[in-house]
Amino acid sequence: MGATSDGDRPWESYQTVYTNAKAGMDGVDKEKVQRVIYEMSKGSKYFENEQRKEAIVKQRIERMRAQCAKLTAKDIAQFQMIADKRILELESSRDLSKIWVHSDMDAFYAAVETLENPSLKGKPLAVGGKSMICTANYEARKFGVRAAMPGFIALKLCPNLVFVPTNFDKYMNYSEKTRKVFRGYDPNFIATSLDEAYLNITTICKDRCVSSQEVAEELRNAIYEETGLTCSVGVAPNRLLAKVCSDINKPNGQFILPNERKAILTFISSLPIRKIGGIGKVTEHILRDVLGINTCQEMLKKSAYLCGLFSPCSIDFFLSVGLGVGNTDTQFRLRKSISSERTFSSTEDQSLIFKKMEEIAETLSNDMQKESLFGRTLTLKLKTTSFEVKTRATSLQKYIQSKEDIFSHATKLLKAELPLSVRLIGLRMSHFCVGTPHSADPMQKTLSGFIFSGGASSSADTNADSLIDSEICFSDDVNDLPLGYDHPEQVDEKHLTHCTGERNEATDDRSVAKVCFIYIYSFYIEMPISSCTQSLMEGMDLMNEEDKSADNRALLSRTQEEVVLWINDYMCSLCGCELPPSFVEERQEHSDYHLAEMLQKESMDNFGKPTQGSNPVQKSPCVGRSARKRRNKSAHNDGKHIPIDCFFERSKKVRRP
Ligand code: DCP
Ligand code: MG
Repeated sequence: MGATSDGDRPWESYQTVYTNAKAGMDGVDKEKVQRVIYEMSKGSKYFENEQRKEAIVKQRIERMRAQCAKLTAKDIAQFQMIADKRILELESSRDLSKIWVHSDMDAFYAAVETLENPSLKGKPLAVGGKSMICTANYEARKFGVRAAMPGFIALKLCPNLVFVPTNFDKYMNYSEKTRKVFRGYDPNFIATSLDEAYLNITTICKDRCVSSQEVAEELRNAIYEETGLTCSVGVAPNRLLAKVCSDINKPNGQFILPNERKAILTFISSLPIRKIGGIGKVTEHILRDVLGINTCQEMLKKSAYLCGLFSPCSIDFFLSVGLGVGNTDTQFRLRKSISSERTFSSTEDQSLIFKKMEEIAETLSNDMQKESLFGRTLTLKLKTTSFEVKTRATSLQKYIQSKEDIFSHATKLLKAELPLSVRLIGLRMSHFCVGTPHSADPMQKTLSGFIFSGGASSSADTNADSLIDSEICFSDDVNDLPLGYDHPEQVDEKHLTHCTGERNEATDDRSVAKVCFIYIYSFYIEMPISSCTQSLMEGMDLMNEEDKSADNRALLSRTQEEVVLWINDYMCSLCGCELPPSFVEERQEHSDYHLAEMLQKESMDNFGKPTQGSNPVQKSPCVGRSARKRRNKSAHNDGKHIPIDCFFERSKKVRRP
């Protein structure tokens, strides 16, 4: 933020969500808006919180710069090879056969209010209240007023601003009308919020021999006929680009990006990264300040560095953005979590806080029942009076769904935080099993999980809560969004957040793990152990340090999941098995398998017995449930399988006779 370091114009570097332009704000006097927002927020709790978050991001930027500076020419060459390979793969996955439409209603809540009360027409309008507004019409946007801005600031920017309170029943009613129209164009359309949807119009264009331009126009007219409201649409070969396109000619407009590679690359070449759903303020800041990336195309120019700094998921996302490739299938991403939250006036009244939480648990449970979901990771989100967002998570021994179970576990999390003055409570469930919870014990530990959670000495503590401080996560943009808000910037969280559970005390077993990881790593990069990168050794050494900062945890996470086996981002070099980065659990399992194999080998060798199944190529670990079953079966049959806790007992005997 640099509020004090910018001399007499400190507002120039005060960037909040309010200063980011939305559609209809192109002609706004940005400096004036920034100054008003700065002056009105200065000294407030919100301001202090923004400063705190900004300081964290700055620290992260510094660390990432240092990480970059440490990369040798050889490192960069290696990362470039990895990046080039991945770019080729992504390029070959480019699908130009589909036509996607993204439809987005114009100033939705405000337009509904105006439709029902025509006297509001032409006046600058905000839906919401003095504390927060949900949206503003295009007249108000000319003054810099926008969604998520406190109403009192909006009023300062636009003294004639008219406020209308929200009425969700109305918005849902109009949303349902738009969905009726969408169904006529694509019965499998994907609604991502009340006013946004993706439609695959490939078939309709083909069957009716009409252009996507004509269908887009027709769709917009049909929406208007049905609702009396206008929308804007974007047409592109994939959803990522269609969403960007729908914003270009807002309001009441459309933009068509042809299904041609050249046109896409031209479009992408100058597109600012912030236009992409999934790239929020923090990500933009980091990519710009660490790597000098401003446009989507620059992702490709800096691909080696991206590979050196980010997780496989993030790298894939960034490179896809650089190429303009995106999802084209109708199946939308699987739900990863479900949540509910409430904002209220700040309170420290504990009985009120628990009452709110009970209501939230009930809503969450009902929503889970509707989707037949059972989850085993529960996250509590609290926004304090000073706008600090805390999240606390626990992994449970069984899958839960009932209000009582959710409330009981949430209560334990909450009690540990009280007393506290809060203004928002949210609950999120994740790690699902759909339908009846299966018999598999969700708490059965993975090998690396076992090692990193404290080894054999803590193996009984399978219910240890993991603490996650969201404010130290990579993306803080998401902290300002409701837990369940289906906003594209949630992708930020998905792609960029590296949170791991807090470590328990280091044990001697960690040294076993450390040796094994380094062994695998050296094998992997075909280098002697002594030549393993310093950063890896440092990452491992963090296990023995007191410092439990998020970055250290993040580094551990990276070390475990990315460096050890997946440095080339898709293929296991130990056995050649190929697994895309999105197969997170399968990768973990695969990694565990090799690690177990090595530990067992070491154990056998130390016992002076012949090593069995030590050739990973011959005994390639398969992935997936059936493979797991097969593996378990053979392990039982041949008696080679050593339960992990027993293994550590044996390992200890070897090391400390
Ligand atoms: N909304 C909200 N809080 C936000 C953003 C949006 O409650 N921070 C609500 C109000 C909006 C609706 O969601 O009317 C749709 O969000 P959009 O981002 O699509 O914004 P609008 O439809 O209002 O405007 P645009 O014309 O830019 O799409
Ligand atoms: Mg909209």
